Amino acid sequence: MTRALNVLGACPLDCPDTCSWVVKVEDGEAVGLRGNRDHPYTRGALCVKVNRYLEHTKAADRILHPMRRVGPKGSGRFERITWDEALDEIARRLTGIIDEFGGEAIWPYQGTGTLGYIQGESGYAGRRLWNALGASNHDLNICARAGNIGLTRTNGTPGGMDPETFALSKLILLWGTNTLTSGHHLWKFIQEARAGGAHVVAIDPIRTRTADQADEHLAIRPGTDAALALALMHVVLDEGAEDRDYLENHTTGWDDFEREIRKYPPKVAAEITGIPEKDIRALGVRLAHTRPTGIRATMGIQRHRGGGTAMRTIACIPGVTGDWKHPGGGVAYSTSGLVPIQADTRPDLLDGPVRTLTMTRLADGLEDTENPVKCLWVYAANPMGSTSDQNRIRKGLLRDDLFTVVMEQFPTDTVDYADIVLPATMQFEHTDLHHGYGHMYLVWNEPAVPPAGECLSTTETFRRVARRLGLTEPALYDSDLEIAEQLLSGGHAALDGITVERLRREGWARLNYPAPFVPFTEGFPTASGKLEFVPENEGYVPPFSATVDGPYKLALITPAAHTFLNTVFGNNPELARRAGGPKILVNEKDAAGRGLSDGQRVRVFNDNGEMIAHLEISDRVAPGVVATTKGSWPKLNPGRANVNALVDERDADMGRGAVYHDNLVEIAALG
Ligand SMILES: Nc1nc2c(c(=O)[nH]1)N[C@H]1C(S)=C(S)[C@@H](COP(=O)(O)OP(=O)(O)OC[C@H]3O[C@@H](n4cnc5c(=O)[nH]c(N)nc54)[C@H](O)[C@@H]3O)O[C@H]1N2
Ligand SMILES: Nc1nc2c(c(=O)[nH]1)N[C@H]1C(S)=C(S)[C@@H](COP(=O)(O)OP(=O)(O)OC[C@H]3O[C@@H](n4cnc5c(=O)[nH]c(N)nc54)[C@H](O)[C@@H]3O)O[C@H]1N2
Ligand code: SF4
Ligand SMILES: [Mo]
Repeated sequence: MTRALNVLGACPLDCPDTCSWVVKVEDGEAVGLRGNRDHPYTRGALCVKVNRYLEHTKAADRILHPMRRVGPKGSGRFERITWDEALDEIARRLTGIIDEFGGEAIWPYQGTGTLGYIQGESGYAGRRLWNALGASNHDLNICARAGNIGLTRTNGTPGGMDPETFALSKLILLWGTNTLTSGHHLWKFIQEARAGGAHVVAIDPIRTRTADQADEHLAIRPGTDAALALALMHVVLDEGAEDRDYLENHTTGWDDFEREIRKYPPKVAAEITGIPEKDIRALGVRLAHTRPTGIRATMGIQRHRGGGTAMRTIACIPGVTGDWKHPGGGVAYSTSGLVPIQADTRPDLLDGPVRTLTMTRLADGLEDTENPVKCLWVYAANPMGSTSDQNRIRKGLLRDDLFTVVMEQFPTDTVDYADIVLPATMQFEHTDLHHGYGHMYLVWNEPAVPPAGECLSTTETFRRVARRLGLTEPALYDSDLEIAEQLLSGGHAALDGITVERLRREGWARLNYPAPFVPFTEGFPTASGKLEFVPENEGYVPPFSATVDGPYKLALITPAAHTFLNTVFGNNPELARRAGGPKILVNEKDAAGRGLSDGQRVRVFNDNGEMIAHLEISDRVAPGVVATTKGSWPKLNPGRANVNALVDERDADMGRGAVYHDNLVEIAALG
């Protein structure tokens, strides 16, 4: 007799939608996966990628046992070893490194492969062990940091609108966000708003599939959003539509900020942004007279030199229009700031202060000779595919004196440089607790099946490493359910009544905020308690691409790919086939100027390196702008490189955020 059951889980991937899913298990094997129909945000649908997650868990190339490198670094040649052998070698090498160089010589390089609180990024999984060892801190700033800081300067938090309230908006700006690719569940709420008469505008240098579906698309020059935001506010003032009551009672710094706005009439912004003056004015007039206006601005905008400033400036708009007073008004970047769960990383386990190493600066970090990194411990990350300046990272990973451990599910490019590879469980096989950064729910992940092969979860791996190192601190041995209890025990009203037991039974729970949720009704979490207009420095920071006059003339942007999630699924045959290999979108004018034709294989290059791609002549990008996507695996591409071979290791204006969409390249026919 077949024994079937449905197990509730959560999609672990770095996506705002954090879907609740149902795994169908028969005789101990996962045989089906679907979106949870009962979840108000998932509404029964996963996505084109995760519809293949079940198949991915059973893929032939999955790493199922520990391995030790036998070929040169980078060769990807390994032998199978036992967990005992792996742990012995790790304990021996770590002890040697700590004795000779101190704990700070260890870089725990954690990524966003899973966002779970127990196994992944949100909870800074593993940090208890790293603290006990005195390892360097890891600043996980690769994704959203510049925007987080920018928004916090204005609002005191990166949190804002409940995305579900977009259903109530009358004007929706999809600003630097490709909703239908990078978090499509929001679209249902946008459709609801449209049914109520809302006008939808996409502001994006690329005419994305989202822009195709919008009522209007403004093809902004990359990195110039702050100028557009200022000009839109300028028109609101021209129209006399600023909310005087809101300005007076809920904001500070208005006089200075108004002077800044006055510097950017639509004519000036048109020159900076490349958007026709009349279009800026028309949108400004619409903004002036449409309440509520909801702005969905996600991470695309802030992967630029002036990205933090751009987000800070966009966040000022509802301060001028008073949109925060209305459900469906305001800005939605991330809901993470509304989740009152503190990562339980036990800083008390540290002996003293340790240095912080910055995720976006891996190449630099590996080059440091003064205070060298001797152990790089990579988990849930694929820096060879995802981090800036691929060629310099490769050089760092080739260092003979670097001991590299990679905990992985698949043989990524990064794995090829590991000394020891540890097999990692996938989401069906471990316990976790998640929140969505694009919704207001906690989602529980109950393990549905036993670990494949000899795979271990993040927490279990670290418990075993701690044991092998002879560490006696009890906190290092807490079980996953104990950690879950600790995470939920903060005593915040938004968590009232949300227990591990309830989550395990029901699969998800909405945080205790009213619905519809209107943030900041009790004031802003800033020093003044008000929205703070701060025109510190300049109101607009021009992009790198506009300030450098060198041999490279094309501004490159590299956003999310439709069929991959960062580099996850880059090795899935069907999803890779649909992606069709690296492609570069080029406007006809730029192609003609270089004697290039549609479909041709080209080199895209700059001083950092090169990528081989198919050229697609397209009016989806304006002259001067070229676009490709992130996520392909370098070693599966011709020339063994992806777009990050072209991306500078350079800082955005806030939080050392990465500048993925702010680089200059040239394109030439392939030799
Ligand atoms: N399918 C899929 N979904 C994903 C991901 C994925 O890889 N694939 N990645 C996930 C992750 S990690 C994240 S952080 C989010 C990221 O998702 P998003 O926040 O959407 O970020 P990006 O994809 O980087 O860029 C979004 C849009 O911003 C545009 N853009 C670039 N520069 C500028 C600019 O200067 N101004 C304006 N106005 N627009 C600009 C890009 O052309 C792109 O269409 O998505 C998540 N969802
Ligand atoms: N060109 C360009 N590059 C970008 C971006 C861009 O816009 N353009 N966006 C950036 C952004 S937003 C982000 S967030 C980063 C992401 O960069 P990373 O954080 O490095 O994420 P991934 O490249 O997806 O690699 C995650 C790896 O974790 C593994 N993994 C998944 N789950 C688990 C698990 O439970 N345990 C373990 N041990 N491993 C697991 C997966 O197999 C995968 O290989 O990429 C950045 N890179
Ligand atoms: S990647 Fe996003 S949309 Fe797809 S299943 Fe996961 S959370 Fe849902
Ligand atoms: Mo991200």
